[in-house]
Amino acid sequence: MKIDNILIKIIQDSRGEETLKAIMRSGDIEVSSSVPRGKSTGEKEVFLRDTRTAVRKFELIKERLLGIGFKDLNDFDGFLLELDGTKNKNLLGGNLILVLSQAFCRLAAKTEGIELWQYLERYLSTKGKRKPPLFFFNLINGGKHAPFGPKIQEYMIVPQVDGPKVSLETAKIFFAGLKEYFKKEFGKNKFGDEGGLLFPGEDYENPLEIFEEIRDKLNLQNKVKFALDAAASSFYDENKEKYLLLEDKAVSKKELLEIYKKLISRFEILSIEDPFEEKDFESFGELAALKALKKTKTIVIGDDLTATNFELLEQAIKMKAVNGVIIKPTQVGTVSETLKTINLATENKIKIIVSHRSAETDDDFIADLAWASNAWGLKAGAPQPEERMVKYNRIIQISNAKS
Ligand code: 2PG
Ligand code: MG
Repeated sequence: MKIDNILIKIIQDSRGEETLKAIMRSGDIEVSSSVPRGKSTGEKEVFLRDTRTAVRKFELIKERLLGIGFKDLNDFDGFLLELDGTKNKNLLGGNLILVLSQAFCRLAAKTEGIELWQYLERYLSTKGKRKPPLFFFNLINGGKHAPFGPKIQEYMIVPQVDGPKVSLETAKIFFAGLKEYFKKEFGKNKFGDEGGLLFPGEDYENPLEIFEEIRDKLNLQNKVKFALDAAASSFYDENKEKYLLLEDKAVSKKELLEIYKKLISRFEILSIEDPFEEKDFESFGELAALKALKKTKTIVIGDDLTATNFELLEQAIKMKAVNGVIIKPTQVGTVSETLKTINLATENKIKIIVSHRSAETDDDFIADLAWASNAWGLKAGAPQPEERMVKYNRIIQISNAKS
């Protein structure tokens, strides 16, 4: 495929900060794509350029990308990586490389007259019929995504119902009940970065108790499970080697493990993401191996631990640290590398959750990615803000078209 023109624009993300959008054209076909940005970013993520410098860097390479034929996605991404020439995408920046890589996929798909997920599917080892992913709705925002509240970053509900449409409806009903409860108990509702509610106070258990109360009240006992993203690197004190789970209570990794064990058993937690800081593969493995987790079938998930990086996931698999992995293209910086990591997960029966970032755009690229990879889950925030809803709705749309 030959690219005739590319524009890189600066747009605002959902946090009101600058991010990049690419508009790419081949003949009379034009597409666009934009990239999100995280806040609880792991140290292992690729380097991101500030948007103004990224645009300047782009102007320097633009002409090199136009008018030549690219065989496929690997060819295009490979060309960009060669232009960058660094290990961590330090020259061009992961955000610039990824926005180009995503736009290329869209353009290639549209040129061929196929859906984006069908294009991505070609590079994936998952074969056969796809099942829609479970939706992971983040309804209470803590950690770095909130100005106050518990240190645990995300309190999620995961509807266990028939199909994505009913899942979204169930989440909306649950969220309405939760908002009503919060308003009555805590006054005016306030919301965090991903559209979930802000909880007043650092109690890490109470949000789950409230979830349970709402679930019972709405008679959704068998239909809604709970999941957590601790994002534990964000409350880890490296010097003291302790976790500041509460302001006045620093706990060791052993104590934290016990706390998780109790929470998981008591609330039958479906999955727990980043329970320990991002270098501690051993503790992840210890948690995953607990008998109590076998009983509740809880999945231990790597996010900052694995950073969508092939080698890191390989290490996690070898050390039996996780049985699930978060996939975020922004962590690794190209679509082709993302797909390679997904293949590694699939081949090792590691569950995949494709995820948004805390500052999002209206791009629904990750929904097609989740569908193509037959992901176990899609994590895209609360069922309310537009930039989150487009992702859930895109899955519903694909799913409807398939049935
Ligand atoms: C996470 C993400 C998304 P951020 O930790 O899983 O929810 O947060 O984008 O801020 O890294
Ligand atoms: Mg996370």
